[in-house]
This record gives sequence, structure tokens and C-alpha cells, in this order.
Amino acid sequence: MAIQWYPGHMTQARKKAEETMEFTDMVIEVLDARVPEASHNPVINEMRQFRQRPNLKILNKADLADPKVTESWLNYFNNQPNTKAVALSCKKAGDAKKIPAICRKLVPHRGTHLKPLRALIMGIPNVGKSTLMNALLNRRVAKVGDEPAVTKSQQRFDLDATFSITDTPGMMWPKIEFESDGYMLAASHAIGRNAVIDEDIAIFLANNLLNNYPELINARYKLDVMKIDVSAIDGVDLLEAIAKRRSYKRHDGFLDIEKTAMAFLTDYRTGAIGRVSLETPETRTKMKISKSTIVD
Ligand SMILES: Nc1nc2c(ncn2[C@@H]2O[C@H](COP(=O)(O)OP(=O)(O)OP(=O)(O)O)[C@@H](O)[C@H]2O)c(=O)[nH]1
Ligand SMILES: [Mg+2]
Repeated sequence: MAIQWYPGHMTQARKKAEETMEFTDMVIEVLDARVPEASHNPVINEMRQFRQRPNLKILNKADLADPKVTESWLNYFNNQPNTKAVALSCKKAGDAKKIPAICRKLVPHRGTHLKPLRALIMGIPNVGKSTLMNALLNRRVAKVGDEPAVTKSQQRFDLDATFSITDTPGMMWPKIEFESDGYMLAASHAIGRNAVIDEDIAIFLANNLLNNYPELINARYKLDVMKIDVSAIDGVDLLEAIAKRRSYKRHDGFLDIEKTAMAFLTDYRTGAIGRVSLETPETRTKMKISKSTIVD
């Protein structure tokens, strides 16, 4: 089932972003380091390129992503023309501090009292835009929360008299081209729960992680203790095994797969499984070539 999520307030957010773009010198695009291409909103590029604003891509939540894969994404992005990308964890004190200097380099003609540098933080929901804003300002100015669409309107603050930053509401786009992108985004909690079935998302995620990080899955869910061969099971089997091990049962005595799906998604979202990435530059290239609908 293709996932689409474009609630009404995002049309409004898009209009407002288009207006603000005119008075913006550069875009700080926040991505989820675990799904850097899936979490890229093509509409942001359109808006940015229309005004020819430079772009800094931030692969945020790098503390949750596979470091090797993040490294290959940075190479991939930094080899593209007019693109600068850095990996970051807003949860690490001081990590965000390197950002202002990079911005100033990208827009050397601004950044004075007379002509302050105006940066616009953009990205899909729940990638950490407001957390970044707070980290840059070193105080809690913006509300943050682990659910999509926390920020409802733009907020502008001065870092100092020569640099201002605007936080924006998370923005999706009207049609997600690749079905697996919708699943990766839902797993990473960028899409409202009303638009998805948690069980489907958990099965997709389980298949992806079983393929790419079998040792981590084995270690987290003690599959060997249960005499289960991690290389011989699929996502549905994994959820069933977790439900059995944790004795998640419904009132009627059957395994509670819904509860298990939520627990599994939470484990991924909080990093309890370990540092994992759901896509690599190679899987992305393959996906584009095959135009297949679901890639694990
Ligand atoms: N592990 C980890 N969590 C992060 C990081 N940055 C942000 N978060 C968490 O991600 C969740 C979303 O953060 P927000 O800053 O509210 O995200 P946002 O992009 O502003 O979201 P919207 O306003 O809904 O568009 C919160 O629970 C943050 O604590 C990071 O670098 N690492
Ligand atoms: Mg926000």
C-alpha cells in the first residue's frame, strides 16, 4: 500500500516557506541520517533553486545511524555540484556549533551588521529542525517532540547581530514517488500515525534490518537463545518471535502483534537495536534503476 501524507497545514507551510525564501540567503536542509535520500523533500529543492539559494544538507541523528553508511552518504552528497553535507547529532553537546562557520563560508557576501546572514531551516517532519535551532541558540526556544508536525509556524531568532535563523514546520510533499520511501519515513516517525498501519511498517523495517543487520537483531532479541536462525526468518517471523519471548498476548490469548510492532518501532527509533541505516547510496541507485516498489 502506497503511503501518502500531506495534511492541510502543510500547504500553508509551503506557501509561507515560499514567501520567506525570498528574504533568505541559504537553506539548512535537515535530513534523517538513517534515510538521507528518502527524507529529502523534492519541493524544498524546487523552492531553493527557483531563488538560487545555496544549500547545506545536515544528516542529523547521526548518533542513531550506521557510521560507515553515513560516511558513504557524505561522500555521495559532497561529490555533487553545489552541495555541502555534514553529519550531526543534535543530542551531542557542541556538535551543532560547527554549523554557523559552514554557513558563513557558503554565503560569504552576507554576515555583517548591515547585511546579516539569513538562514532557513527546512526539512520533513521530526528530523530535528527545532532541536537544531535550540542547539544553535544554546537555549530552548522551540518546542520539540518525537512525533511529526510539532512545529506549527515559522519562528525566527538571531544567533547574533550578523546571523538570523528561521525554524519552519516539517513539510512533506504531495506524492512520494517510491513506495519504500514512505515505509522508511513512517518507520523513522516522519509520517503521522493516522496515515499508516504500524504493523505493516514494522514488518517492512524488520525485513530491512534482518537483511542488513542480522547480528544486531540477533543480539537485541536473543534469537539464538530461542534456537531461531536469524538468516532463515522474515519480518513476520521476527515479530512473532519477539511477541512470544515477551509474552505479548491479546485478551483472546493470541499473540499481540500490534503491541509488538509498536515496541519494535520504538526500539528502532530510540536506537535500542543499535546504529542502523535503512538505505545506502548503492541501494538508492539500484532502486532508481529498477523503479521497483519495495526495496528491503
Ligand atoms: N537521537 C537523536 N534524536 C534527535 C536528534 N535531533 C533531534 N532528535 C529528536 O527527534 C525528535 C524530533 O525533534 P524535533 O526537533 O521536534 O523535530 P522537527 O524536525 O522540528 O519536527 P517537526 O517540528 O514536527 O517538523 C525529538 O524527540 C528530538 O529529541 C539527534 O541528533 N539524535
Ligand atoms: Mg519542529
